[in-house]
Amino acid sequence: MQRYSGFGLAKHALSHHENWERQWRNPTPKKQYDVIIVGGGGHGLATAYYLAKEHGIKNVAVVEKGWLGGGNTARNTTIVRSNYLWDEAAALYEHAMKLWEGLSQDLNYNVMFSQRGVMNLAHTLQDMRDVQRRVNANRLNGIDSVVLTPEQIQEIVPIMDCSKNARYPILGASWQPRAGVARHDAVAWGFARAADALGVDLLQNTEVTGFKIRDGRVYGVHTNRGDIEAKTVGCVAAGNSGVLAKMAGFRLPLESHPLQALVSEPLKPVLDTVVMSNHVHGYISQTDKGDLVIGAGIDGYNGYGQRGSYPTIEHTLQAIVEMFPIFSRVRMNRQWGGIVDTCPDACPILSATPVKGLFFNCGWGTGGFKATPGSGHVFAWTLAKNQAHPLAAPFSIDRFHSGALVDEHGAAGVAH
Ligand code: FAD
Ligand code: PYC
Repeated sequence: MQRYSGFGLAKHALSHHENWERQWRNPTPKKQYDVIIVGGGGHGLATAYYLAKEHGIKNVAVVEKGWLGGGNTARNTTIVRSNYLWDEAAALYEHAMKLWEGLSQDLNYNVMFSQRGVMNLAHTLQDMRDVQRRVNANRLNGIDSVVLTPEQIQEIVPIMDCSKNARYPILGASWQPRAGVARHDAVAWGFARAADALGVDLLQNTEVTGFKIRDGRVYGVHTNRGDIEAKTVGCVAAGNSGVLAKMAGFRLPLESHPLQALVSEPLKPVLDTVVMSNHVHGYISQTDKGDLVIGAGIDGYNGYGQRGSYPTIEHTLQAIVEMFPIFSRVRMNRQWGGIVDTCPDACPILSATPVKGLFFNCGWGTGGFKATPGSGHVFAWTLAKNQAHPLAAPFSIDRFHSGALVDEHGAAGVAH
């Protein structure tokens, strides 16, 4: 990473952001690559980075219709945890967690990974049983996870209403101390810069409009900047995955829904952990800048417009204020939405497809940010070897034929 002296920093602060060094090149698309990645979000960029770094495959293009990291990567509430119920999912998310723990050093870019702990609240007896079951399963998988009593919760979050008089009293929680948050755009930029330095071409404003398919095999993509050839294509397009699958001539078991979030005006530090409640549909953390980051449940309808609706905002803020009466007069600064691709078992798809050479990495729904480095790592392996990485194998689309689903609705961050 470029280091500036105090003078250098002051010079840049006063330069109105002019003359800053480019973090990556702006290349003209080549006619042909070894691998094309469709989608320049965190997962696509991570895939390209690990292809170049770990497999020596550097003739790679990341084709992004907008700007790098402008999809769900830039729109999420950045909660990172690995406390999933089933062995297959826990192994994948814990693989990601281990990569997060060394990511800033690996990329030589500060992704601001802050392991401040994540708390998943329980408000009913069934919630409590689910929490206990999940914590036990996590511990059997070597994942740091504990059950907290309301007294312990109150000690960690003194400003939360843990009284018995609340509409949905807090009966306990699961707690993962190694979990936390990271800086979303820094994650995209860190992977982008490192991939570019290894020779990957990052093609922004380049939209894939179709696939070149002959005799059941992919030969490249059609884009608004012309055709680009490659015998291996990996689609990592989140909420647009169903649209891309349709272009390739098959369907995926995905639904695209809006998911929204809000940030408040900045406050002094009052909350130094992440609190999530699936039951009342709200989760909250405080950024280093002081803003409260608040997330909601998904909007029930399908759509591709990146915005959410007022009823969901009202429902979420009602839940947050009930849990944190101290925030009742805090003003919200901004609201936005992303489009999440949800799978019937709340698990991702990392898979070959009916078209030879064409792979999909999608279905992360409301919870893929936490998987970013792990997803890229195992998907790069899968593309490089034309064979599912052992951690990716349970997440093939074959599971929707065989019935071997991995039901993670309970551990998914947002009920859907
Ligand atoms: P994206 O970042 O969406 O990248 C996909 C890219 O593909 C986009 O940039 C898009 O422009 C591009 N693309 C699409 N179609 C084409 C095309 N035809 N041609 C070229 N490019 C194309 N996850 C968590 O783990 N923790 C959270 O706290 C969390 N909170 C969330 C809160 C909200 C409000 C939202 C919306 C999501 C949240 N998520 C969370 C989910 C998480 O954001 C996603 O699972 C994750 O970011 C997906 O990353 P990605 O790289 O696959 O997708
Ligand atoms: O997966 O932890 C999660 C999450 C939190 C908010 C949205 N997703």
